Amino acid sequence: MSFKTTDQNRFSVATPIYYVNDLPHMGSAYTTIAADAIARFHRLQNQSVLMITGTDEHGQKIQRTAEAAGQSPQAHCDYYSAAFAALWEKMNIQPDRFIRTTSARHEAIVYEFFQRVWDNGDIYMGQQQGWYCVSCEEFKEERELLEEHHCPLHPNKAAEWRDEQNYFFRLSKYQSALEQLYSDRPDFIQPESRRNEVLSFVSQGLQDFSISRINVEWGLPLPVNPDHTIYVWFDALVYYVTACVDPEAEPTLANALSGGWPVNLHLIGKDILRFHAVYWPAMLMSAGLPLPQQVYGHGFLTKDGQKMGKSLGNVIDPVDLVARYGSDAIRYYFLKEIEFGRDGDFSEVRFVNILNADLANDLGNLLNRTLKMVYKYCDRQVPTVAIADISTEDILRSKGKTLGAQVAQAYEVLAFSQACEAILALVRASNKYVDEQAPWTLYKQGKRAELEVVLYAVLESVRLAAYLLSPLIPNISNAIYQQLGYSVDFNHPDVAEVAPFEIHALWGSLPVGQTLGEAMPIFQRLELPTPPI
Ligand code: ME8
Repeated sequence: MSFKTTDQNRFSVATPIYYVNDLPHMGSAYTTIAADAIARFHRLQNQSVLMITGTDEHGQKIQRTAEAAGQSPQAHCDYYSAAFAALWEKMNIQPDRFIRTTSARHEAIVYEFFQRVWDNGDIYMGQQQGWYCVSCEEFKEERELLEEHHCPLHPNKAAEWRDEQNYFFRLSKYQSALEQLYSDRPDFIQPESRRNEVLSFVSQGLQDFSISRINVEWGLPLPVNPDHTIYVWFDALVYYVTACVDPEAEPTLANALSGGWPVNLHLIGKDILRFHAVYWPAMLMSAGLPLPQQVYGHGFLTKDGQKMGKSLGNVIDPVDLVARYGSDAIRYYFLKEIEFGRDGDFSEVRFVNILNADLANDLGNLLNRTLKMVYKYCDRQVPTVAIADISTEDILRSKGKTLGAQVAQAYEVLAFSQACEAILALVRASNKYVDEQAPWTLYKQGKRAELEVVLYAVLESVRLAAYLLSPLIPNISNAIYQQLGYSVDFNHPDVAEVAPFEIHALWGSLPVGQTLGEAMPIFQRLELPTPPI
């Protein structure tokens, strides 16, 4: 897959890279599902798209986990990294590139990046004292910690006191450049609440931070002093640049620049906002590289109000969830039910209820009952109706007319929930329309023209809903399109070539006379297991 900075119409989205200290949980999947949905939306718009992800494999946390398991760190990383890649496949997530920080290509990029920062005079040796949370891989201020120096994000783990010589990055030098960035580009950090958090943090004055470790073997040796390894976060952030190098090209910063760096969107959880919105742009400025367009910090999936996490062990197993319910159900639930940017708790009862209501009842039944009427009354073919003959007052036509633009706008700003609500409103209006227009009565009364308008309007509304929901539920959208007589694969990266947005996102594009496929349930009603999760 090639992606170039010279592509006029391009879009790139990056997820963080996941720590391989344990198997992925639903929180790890959340960021990646959102990134995949947004990448799919841009592919529908016929843009050249790059979606990147990977695994974060160095550092003390990984070293300790491997030791505790009696494994070599590399063998440990190989196993867990593969588990992440396998989960993305199960979730129907299609990253274009998957980067591992233990790869030689990434190492080459980190060294070139480090050298630039070094040559710029931004690295110096100093004494680091402070409380270190190994699970966050981050020094914490004493005031940020709970009793007995426990980390608020990992209340089962105490931060450890460190007093050692480290190399430091001169973050303080970039104070005013960062402030300028935030004021020149108010969209750089989103949503607004996260931007305010960063502004307030930066206004307190930036401290230099250490970028080497003396007591951690599992990392890249520091080129200027091999007794140290590079701090895992310095190494990890640079993955974003590594991932922009075409896999066929030499791993160099120049090739990252021609291969698509900087990315449009960093999608991250709010726990790692500082690293992405403060440290990372400063590191890029120091290395003389352009900055990404936006950093979006989403909320947490919580269990009983506490961040779901590997270190805390209060996780929901996504492999189990996907085996039970399928990928579309999970993608839909998490993106629709949790307003993107806010925290959300998972409840299996709610999960089952929402999916049954939206996908099995509202969408699935609508398609099913309409298809059966079309089979019976119109010989299995999309009724031959001229759009001009449908009143502009027709509720489905008028709602459908603006829906594509409205949903596109919502996806642009990552308002997945809002996009779903708007689409569902058309689906619900369609169900009501069928009940009110009663096609079976129109048929009995011999009102052929009215009957055909009603059936066309409903089929078309289901089609439009399927198209616009395809970034979230591509398999269900495939099934709907198939039953409507199309041969379109929403999982194909070039889907826009056969189903372009300019045509398919418009109400009224369903070809008249098209022979319909076999009616089949698109989503099986879910049963709640006992006891629920
Ligand atoms: O932070 N809810 O890796 P990670 C929502 N390696 N999102 C969650 C979550 C939850 N309960 N738990 C985790 C790291 N995430 C670093 C990143 S990037 C250069 C290095 C999200 O495996 C989290 O917010 O701890 C982050 O976006 C991602 O999963 C990776 O978390």
